[in-house]
Amino acid sequence: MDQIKIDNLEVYAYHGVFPEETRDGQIFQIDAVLYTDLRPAGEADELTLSTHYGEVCHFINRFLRENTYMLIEAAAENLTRELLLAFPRIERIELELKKPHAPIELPFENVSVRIERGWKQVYLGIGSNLGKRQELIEQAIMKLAKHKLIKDVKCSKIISTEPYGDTALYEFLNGAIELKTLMTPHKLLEFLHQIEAEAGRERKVHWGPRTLDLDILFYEDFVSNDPVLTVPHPDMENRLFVLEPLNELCPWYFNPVTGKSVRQMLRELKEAEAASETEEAQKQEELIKHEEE
Ligand code: A4P
Ligand code: MG
Repeated sequence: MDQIKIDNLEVYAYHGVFPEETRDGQIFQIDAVLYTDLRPAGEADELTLSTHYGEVCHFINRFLRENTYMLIEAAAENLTRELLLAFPRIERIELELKKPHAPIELPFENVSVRIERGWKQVYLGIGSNLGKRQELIEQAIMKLAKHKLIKDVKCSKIISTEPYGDTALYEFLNGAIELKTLMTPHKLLEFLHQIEAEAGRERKVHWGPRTLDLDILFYEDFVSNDPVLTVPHPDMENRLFVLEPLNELCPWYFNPVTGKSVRQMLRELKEAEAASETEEAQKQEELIKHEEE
């Protein structure tokens, strides 16, 4: 992706663990790479279609002077988040925060932290088979869209689906959601659990009826095998109620574990289901023939 680069911006600020650092201040230097699409601005020669690097420099200067952190790690973490929120065209930032006069009583040139942060594309599955299902789903989508660290929320059609699994009795409403977030996968899961709890979700029976179920299907190409968070969702290949809405949002999205696209998973599942229905029908036919003989 295209980049805007800022090298060695100097800011006088007050971050540090020692009292004299927060009292007297010192010079900090910032290198930043801003990843963004520069083609629209380049083709139109129009600043409003790009990110104004002057404004970014003044934002960094103001932010680092007005806030005080003990650690340069914290200063860098908070600064990149606020930059990504303030300048929506920036997708990702690499930022190095240097402290050339850090209190180390040895000769050195510089000490710094370097981090990379950005918006992550996420797909969620949403389902409900208890209570005011449509309303609960709409409220959940609104809560996602309102969160400061989430943007560009899109939802598929909400469809009625037959319950899948042993204990689920009632018909479900299901959909898929696309969004971008600055949250880590585990922080996002915590937020989804909070939304489920606010919808009155009780976890009594595994696969039991639920007012609201929110699952992380994909979090970019992140892979995790941990039972607290398994991503991509391990059973998605077997679930029409997941693949059909997902196919509406992102047919060409690839499962990073299997390498299969959503469209391919959906086609294979439909073929497998059709084959098993044919097999079942043949068995029934043979049974009837057998009884007649
Ligand atoms: N967890 C692990 N990975 C994830 C992930 N990628 N996203 C953990 C969300 N949670 C994840 O989930 C149990 C634990 O899974 C969580 O604490 C979380 O840390 P849960 O939602 O409390 O329990 P559950 O929903 O009863 O179990 P599970 O295995 O999540 O079930 P599913 O996969 O949610 O399936 N039929 C239709 N037609 N439509 C449905 O939506 N849903 C289910 C439940 C069954 N049948 C259905 C539907
Ligand atoms: Mg679940």
